[in-house]
Amino acid sequence: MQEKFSQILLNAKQDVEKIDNSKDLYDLKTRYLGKNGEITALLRGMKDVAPEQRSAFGKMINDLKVEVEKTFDDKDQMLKQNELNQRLQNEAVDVTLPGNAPAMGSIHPLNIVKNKIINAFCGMGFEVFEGPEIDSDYYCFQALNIPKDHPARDMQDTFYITENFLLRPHTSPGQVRTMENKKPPIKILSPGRVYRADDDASHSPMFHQIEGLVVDKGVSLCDLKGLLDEFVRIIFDKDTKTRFRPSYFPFTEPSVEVDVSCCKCHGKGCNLCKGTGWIEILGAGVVNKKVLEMSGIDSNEYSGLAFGLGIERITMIKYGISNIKTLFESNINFLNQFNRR
Ligand code: FA5
Repeated sequence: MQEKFSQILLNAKQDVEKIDNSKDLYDLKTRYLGKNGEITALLRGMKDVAPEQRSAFGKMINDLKVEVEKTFDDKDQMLKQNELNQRLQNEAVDVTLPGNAPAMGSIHPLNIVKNKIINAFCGMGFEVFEGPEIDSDYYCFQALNIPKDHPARDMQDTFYITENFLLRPHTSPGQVRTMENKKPPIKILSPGRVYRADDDASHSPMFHQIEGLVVDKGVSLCDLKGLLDEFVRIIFDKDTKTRFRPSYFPFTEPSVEVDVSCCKCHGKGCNLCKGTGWIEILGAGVVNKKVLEMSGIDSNEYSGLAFGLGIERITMIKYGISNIKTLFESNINFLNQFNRR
């Protein structure tokens, strides 16, 4: 009997030796120690053993059972350790690999250009003053020498909110509000959104302007020219030329419009400049004496210079953008081009 038991133990050890995964080990264990297993069958056979041999027989089966169980437990531990090692190897993380960079936003081209313009003028001693987007008829028109029924009101197709209040059609009310609140010398910039019933490839119903105002003793059109020439040199490349054309604004006298040489064709004529070689960027002039007086400034002692430029127009020229709508579409591919990372 002892021999039979030794053989069972040997078989069990050899069978276990060949196993290489936990599932097969479990199935094999069931074959030896399960309900219908070989060793369980031996235990069941106890009833057929003579009573005087039963105790020794029982001890032998028990010893066999303990040995076989130990064989399975050892193998089980070894397999589990191997499987753990395998997983650790397969799922190892290389902490030295570069991470996934999060998507970064970028400054909108209109803000890039607005900041450049503000920086250029702040370098020449200007301060920033922001006025309201909804303003009165008085500040938008009357105080700028555009009385009711003046034909110049047609220059700006305006969105009225009530008879007296409107979405400002330009940033020029900033001139009046500043002069009412500040004594000369004055040197301010007034940036902001403006609104007009205007809509095509180069005009938008909402756009951005920056107003500039200088009030001091003895300032003249020559100063305005020097100031704007310097501004163009800072914002565009050094070879960009300026051209001052006579124009008309009720709040400046004389009035000019300023063109820059086309950055695409350098003056030869192309689709961007409509064949002229020049692109208009702003309106300007010497502040009309009537406007100075209406705002409480003595026009015999002081004179003023003013200009109003379109940020979209300058952005389109600078970056070669042919349709103003591109600036408002929030197209990520377009905006990513301005990501300075
Ligand atoms: C004015 O708005 C005057 N207030 C400027 C001014 C200020 C003159 C101070 C004298 C003294 P104008 O309507 O030309 O001027 O507009 C100025 C600039 O705004 C234009 O040169 C253009 O660049 C831009 N602009 C005008 N309308 C639109 C529009 N619908 N969409 C985008 N840009 C526009």
